[in-house]
Formats: sequence, structure tokens, C-alpha cells
Amino acid sequence: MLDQIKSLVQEVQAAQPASAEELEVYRLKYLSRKGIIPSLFEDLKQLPPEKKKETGKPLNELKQLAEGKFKEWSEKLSQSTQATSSGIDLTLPPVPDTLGSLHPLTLTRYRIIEIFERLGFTVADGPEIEDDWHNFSALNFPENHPAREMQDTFFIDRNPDALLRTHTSNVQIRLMEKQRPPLRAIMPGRVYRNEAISARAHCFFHQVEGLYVDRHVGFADLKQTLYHFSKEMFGKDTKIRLRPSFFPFTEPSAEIDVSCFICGGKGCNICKHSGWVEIAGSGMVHPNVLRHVNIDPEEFTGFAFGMGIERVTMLRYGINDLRLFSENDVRFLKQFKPVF
Ligand code: 2NM
Repeated sequence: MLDQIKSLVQEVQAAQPASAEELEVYRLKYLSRKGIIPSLFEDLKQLPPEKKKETGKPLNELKQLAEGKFKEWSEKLSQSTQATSSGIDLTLPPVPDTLGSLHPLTLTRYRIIEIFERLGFTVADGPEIEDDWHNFSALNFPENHPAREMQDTFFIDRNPDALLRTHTSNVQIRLMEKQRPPLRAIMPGRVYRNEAISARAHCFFHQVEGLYVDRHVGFADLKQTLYHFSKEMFGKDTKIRLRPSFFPFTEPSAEIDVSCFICGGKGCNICKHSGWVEIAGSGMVHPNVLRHVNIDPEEFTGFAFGMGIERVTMLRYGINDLRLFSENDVRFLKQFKPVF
């Protein structure tokens, strides 16, 4: 048996399987369950103990040699069938570009968050299904006030106190109920309005609202914060303009316009030849709102603002139909590649 092992070692060393078929013949001959080497192991069991020892060692060496050779050759063969000499098979079809893109509303939301985070604002969120208190009453909307009608939303018959929020101001109320000033946060999120769907309106859209409450917060802080934001968002030459307005939850209130970043203020289709585009509502938080969350308006003041993400995105990318944002048409969506 020792002689047989010796000659097998030579045989295996000399073997040169040149194809997958020849390699398989080699495997069947030496290594498979009924091959020579396993059957020698069977024979080994029959030997007397002292012989077992002197035969076992070379037999194990033969087995390792044969297996090593098999591994080496199968690697060599699979490389030569898959690759050219450069190691890359240029005949394979290309891997398609399956990298997705971020939704344009997501891109705008990220940009807005980035700007306010650098001013020390945190990001907060809250429920889209809200009660009357957090969506209306705490925000100084009197029960039968026409301002409620301007923000008509969706109710359910079973529970008249459950509604879909009409703005993310509910999150500011929840934040102020939980946390004491100083507070500096923005609230991005989806909001709902009962409106007929068109190119300019939808029954839901997205907002970012912001809130800053502390001692000595004044209108100048509001103005400077939104001026800084506008320059970061629309370019360093952007100017802002404030127009008096009304919101139940702020007093005084103002609409914020930015100088048209398309025509630079000269007048174009985007700004309807006025040189200005409206981007946000804002104001000083109404003392009644602060009282509703047990913050003393004699000690603390605050400003708040809100803007529509769709509106900012349409201006940024020149998109003219709101419905594109929720139709999920890939031809539209794939035009927005995230820039890393
Ligand atoms: C806007 C415009 C102006 C606003 C006010 C508040 C709160 F809770 F502090 F009273 N939250 N959001 C606000 C003010 C929102 O959106 C157009």
C-alpha cells in the first residue's frame, strides 16, 4: 500500500487537467466518494494498528496534495474562462445604472434644514392626525372664526375632534407644551387642505415652519433670519421685502417676498413682471398662543414663519405643475440627481 501511495503522489503531481471536463475526470478518479483516495482510506481501516500509523501519514499527505491540486486547477480554469488577460471580460453586458434619485421635495427639504441647522435650529416633527386644540384652538383660531374656513380640512364623522393637520404649527404647540424656552426649531412635514386638485392646488402639500422663542426676541431677529435664509437658498444677491398680513397666531404678521432670482428683479414670467416672488408667511408669536402653552408673554417673545416646500421647489427648478410631485412619473423624478 505504501508503494501504491508513492506512485499515486507522482501521478497526481504530474496531472495537468486542461479543461473543466478533464478536471472532472481527475476529481472522479482520485477524490470522489468512490475514487482511489477515499477507497485507500477504507483499506486503511483494515490494517493492524502499527501499520495504520505508518500508512496513515503519507495517505493524508496524498489526500492534501490531490485536493490542493484540484483547488488550484479549478481556480485557474474559472479565471481563464471568465476573463481576458487584463482580468476584465469586456464582452459582458454593462451593469445598468440602478442608482435612484432623491425626490425634488426631499432635496429642497434637506437644503432648508441644512441652512437652519447652521443657525442653531433643531428639527422637530409630530402627528399628521391631530386634534382641534393643537391644530386650531391653541393657535388662537376662535371657534367660529373665518380663518378656520380658509384652512378647511378633512374630518371624520365618528370623532369630530380628529382632523388632518392644516399646517405643522401643531408641532410648535406640542414642542412648547413639553419644553421651556429658549426654543429654536423647524418643523418640516405634510399638511392637508380640503381643496380641488389642480396645477396650483392639491389636497396635501409640504411645509417647513420655524419657531424661535426666548427673552428679547424681536422683529429684527425675524427679518435678519429670513434674509440670511433667502440669500443662502436663492443666492447672495437676493433681497427680501415684507408685506403686512394676517395670521391668527402671529401679531404683527408679514408675508415675505424675495427678489426674483430668475430675472434679478427686472420682471419675468416667474415673478409675473413684478420683480418679487412670495415665499413665506411670518410674524411675532401672538401672546395668546404663548399663554395657551403656559409661557409668560411678558417674559418671553418669539417669531415664527412657514413656507411651502412645493412652492420653493417649483421656483428652484422651474416646475410648473404641482401634480408632478405626487404622480411618481419616473421620467420626471430621474431628472433630480442628488449631488454628493
Ligand atoms: C406661518 C406664518 C406665520 C406659525 C406660528 C406658529 C406658532 F405656533 F408659534 F404660533 N407656528 N407657525 C406661523 C406664523 C406659520 O405659516 C405660513
